[in-house]
Amino acid sequence: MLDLDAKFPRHKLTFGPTPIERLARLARHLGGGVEIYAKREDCNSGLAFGGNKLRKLEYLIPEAIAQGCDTLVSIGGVQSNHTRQVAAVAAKLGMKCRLVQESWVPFADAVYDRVGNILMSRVMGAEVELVDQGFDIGIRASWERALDEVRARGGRPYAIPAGASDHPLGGLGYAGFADEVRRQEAELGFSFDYIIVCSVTGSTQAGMVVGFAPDGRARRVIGIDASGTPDQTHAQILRIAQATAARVGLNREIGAEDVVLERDYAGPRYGVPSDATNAAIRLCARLEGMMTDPVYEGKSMQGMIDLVKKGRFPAGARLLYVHLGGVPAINAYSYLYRNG
Ligand code: 5PA
Repeated sequence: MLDLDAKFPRHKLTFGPTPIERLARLARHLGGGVEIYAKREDCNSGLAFGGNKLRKLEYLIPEAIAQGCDTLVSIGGVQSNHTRQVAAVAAKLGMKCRLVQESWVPFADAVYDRVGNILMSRVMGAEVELVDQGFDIGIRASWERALDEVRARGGRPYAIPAGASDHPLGGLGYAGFADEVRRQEAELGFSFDYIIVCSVTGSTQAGMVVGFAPDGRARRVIGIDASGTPDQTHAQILRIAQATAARVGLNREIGAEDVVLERDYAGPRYGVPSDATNAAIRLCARLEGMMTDPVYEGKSMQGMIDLVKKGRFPAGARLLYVHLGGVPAINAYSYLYRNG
């Protein structure tokens, strides 16, 4: 156990430990060779539908409060789940919220910038700026400009990078997640052999790599790239994992081979689902009633299904598919799913 709660302040934004649910019909459909479970991070909070960013933000918010900040400033694509969760947290804390939404996806739906995540961010009172820049998980000039603007107006911004990832505290949430899973494993009476997770900006997987390292499972965390720029995502996961390991006092080095990132499922590009992604979304929805989205979890679901079919996991293996949220964005793809 890393026992993070003894070492780092945490501002509770989530309900508590998220449920683990067996996906028996999906596993049977895939031949019954492995057991599949889902950890429902998509049901983790009452803050505007929740998701993985809330678990990360629980460790950033104490710093924002301690520094006397009054405005949360962040960035993402037009249908960013992250910025929607930042908007919800700002509302809950009585802070202002300034969001930069870049054109990360070449979208087709007429209402793409009106529904789903961005709709909720606007309703929650965030100041939303649309910026015509393409996909990039790095630090962006548009975000730095937004920070300057808030300062120029006399506000005190708290800077949250894309996905709350490239931040000194960004990896803590999912390092703590591993302790939570271990406690649940003790109750279940078994442990998971593989953890499947979608990766883009990297701190979710980075935290897990650190969190599962103490019991030798760092390489059992199977990242499924949804960025379409896997070299950059892999490098960012590794960098955040190494920084997080140092911060939590992990007594073991994290190397490039500890970051397992599958690269075959992000296509045709970030934010655009392939036919195989859509087939996975429909299969999971129809067998389990569990919704996934075309940007993130649909791709990790596709990846898990394909890896099971290819025999990547030994017979009897127990897989934990981590559902990180993201379903609100499916509303921005209404044309694609007009017939289901
Ligand atoms: C996101 C991210 P990381 O960015 O931590 O790798 O997580 C990937 C991920 N699943 C997986 C869902 C539902 C996500 O929202 N979303 C970003 C966003 O702006 O919403 C950071 C890209």
